Amino acid sequence: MQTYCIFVGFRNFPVMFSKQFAIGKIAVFISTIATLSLGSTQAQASCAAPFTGGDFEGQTRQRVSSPWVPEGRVGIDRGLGYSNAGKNNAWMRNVSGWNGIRQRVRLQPNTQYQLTAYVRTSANVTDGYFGVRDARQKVFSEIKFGSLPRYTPLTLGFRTGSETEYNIFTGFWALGQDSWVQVDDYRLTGGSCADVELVPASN
Ligand SMILES: [Ca+2]
Repeated sequence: MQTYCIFVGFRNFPVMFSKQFAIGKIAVFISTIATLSLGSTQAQASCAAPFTGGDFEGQTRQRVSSPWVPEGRVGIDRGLGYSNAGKNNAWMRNVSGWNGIRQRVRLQPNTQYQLTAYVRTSANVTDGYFGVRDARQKVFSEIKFGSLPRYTPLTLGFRTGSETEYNIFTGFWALGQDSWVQVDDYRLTGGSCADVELVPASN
């Protein structure tokens, strides 16, 4: 007996079906109905990237907590007047080693995204990195930054590969002297509906 199944994704509607053409057509038909029933407003909203906590306003402790993961010596400035906007920002400060934060995100495959964050550093930072790693924490795309006396927006455009799990990160190597980085207002945009249409419906 031939079987087929339909995966109704959050942002698109890839359809898996058997080799039998007729059943494939039925699946596409059902998928089309599902798409139409969503309505244009919901369909647009479903294209937004799944990224939260980029302004750090939801962080309730000095310790970095979910959805962010600490690496090295980092924390949250809460109501100290060091933010780019709102009350809170994240900080990383040390005399040596790697110090940073990361957040795991699920992204659409083969899709263009743009990541932005506001970064400020002490005058002696020379080895900072901002970007995206893959699921195994290997750098996927990044830009290097040095001293940023004022909050400066860093922007990285990247296109995902076939995988869907990535890690947004910012961090720096402290090179033998006290140095620090402050970050705030991450934004991740992309995953447009136009890109969704490029995903083959039958894979
Ligand atoms: Ca903030």
